[in-house]
Amino acid sequence: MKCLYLTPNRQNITGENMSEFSEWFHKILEEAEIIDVRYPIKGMHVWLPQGFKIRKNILNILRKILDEDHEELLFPLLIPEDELEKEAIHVKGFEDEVYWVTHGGLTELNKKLALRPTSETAMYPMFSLWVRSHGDLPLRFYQIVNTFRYETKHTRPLIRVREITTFKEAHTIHSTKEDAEKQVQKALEIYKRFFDKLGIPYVITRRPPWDKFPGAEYTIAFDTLLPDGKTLQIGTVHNLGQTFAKTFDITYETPEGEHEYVYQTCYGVSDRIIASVVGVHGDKSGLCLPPNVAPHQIVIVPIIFKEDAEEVLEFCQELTDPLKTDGNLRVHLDSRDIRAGKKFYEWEMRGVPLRLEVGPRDIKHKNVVVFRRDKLEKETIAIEKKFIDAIKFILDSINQDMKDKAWESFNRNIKSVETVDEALESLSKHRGIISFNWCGEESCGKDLEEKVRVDILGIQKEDENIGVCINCGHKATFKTLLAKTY
Ligand code: 5CA
Ligand code: ZN
Repeated sequence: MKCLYLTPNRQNITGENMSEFSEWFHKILEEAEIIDVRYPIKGMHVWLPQGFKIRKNILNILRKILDEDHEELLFPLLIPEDELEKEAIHVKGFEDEVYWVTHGGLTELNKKLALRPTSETAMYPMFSLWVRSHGDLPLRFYQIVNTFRYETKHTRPLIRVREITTFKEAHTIHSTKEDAEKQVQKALEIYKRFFDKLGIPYVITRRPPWDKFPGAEYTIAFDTLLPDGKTLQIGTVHNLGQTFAKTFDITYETPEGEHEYVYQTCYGVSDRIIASVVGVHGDKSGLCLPPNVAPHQIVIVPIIFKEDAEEVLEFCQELTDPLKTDGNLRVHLDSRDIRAGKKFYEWEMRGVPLRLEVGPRDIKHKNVVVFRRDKLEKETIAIEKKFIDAIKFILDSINQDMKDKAWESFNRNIKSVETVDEALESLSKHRGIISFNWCGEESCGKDLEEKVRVDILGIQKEDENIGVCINCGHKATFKTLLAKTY
């Protein structure tokens, strides 16, 4: 990608390519003032004002979708030991990762309290009290909270943290298995809409049984691809069946007066969403934000020569106000007394989707120069009656074009292979997602994972007529994906 103008001494964030994604990622989080990673607890970070605004915009998008048919609530952070340990499979899955509160002041607590790693065991004892009759169901709740996981794998900002600060977890309760099954499909639609708003591409797979959520019947996951070719799990939808209902005694009375266990689902997304927006759309000039989430959708930069300063600033203010009030856009007028080139560089690095440049000549011709961050291209547009509409049209195009571009690149990195050798060769040449035919046997799957030394993401599609398993040669019935994962 080529910049159309270059200010002397201007350095790209990472030089000519993004091969060192990890380095780029850390640097951009710092330079764009998204988070400060210097907080003195590993895996826990500070949200800075810019990052916080991105975070808020992203949360609002999801809230708006969930509010259509879920109710938001808020549970306590602490979970008593005996509740956490009731569901054996669940606790086994999380036992290495739980932080414990053991003292109140100097007094040792006689019941330890866990910082929630997720909230099943906080919520479900209460659900048991709330659910009475078939008429109460279905129930759909969500909360947006921080959760704590003592991750033992290498931690990374936003990607693998020990305090997840935007854990958006939904929990639903149903009277029938079919209804729960339908909810899983609805949850997939919810997350598709959400990721589409952010322009993040994804594959959806059913995780192999050995990789499902502890306590779930099955787990369906969304994975995206970061620029280093590794996939990132960005969301999961779990069908919990009746496992937790039986453990926490959540029952309802049927119309016939019988007591039956409920069926449950839960689904969640985390700070990884923000990591994906940064990683998927960013480029060598820095952050590149879709207008849907950008803190400033537009920045207006006056091009000032001393004698015209007052006139230009006044004109810029007159341009800013209606964009804000009539256009309902997030606009920032950068009137700082520093070189325009420095402002350009800064706002580009911070990913502001549109920059309007206004100088004396533009005022004279009733024009404004419009710079698109995603394409690094300039055009001149007239300031006339339809000006706000024209700007809104460009912002919409940016959302769409960024999404299209991300999907194109994503799809280019999914390769189909016929043999294990081909998979190995493909993995050695480029990273990305590999599609193959699988028999579905656990032993064969694990054997394959060992041979290629990457993980099976999961099953994308069931199909009786796809041929043979690339690993064992038996009949294959599953279109399956594998990839090097985060
Ligand atoms: N209760 C269920 C649904 S909310 C649950 O906890 N599912 S989960 O364990 O799969 O987590 C939900 C999502 O959080 C995952 O899909 C993943 O994208 C994200 N996630 C998990 N652990 C971390 C972590 N340490 N840092 C950042 N994100 C994480
Ligand atoms: Zn096989």
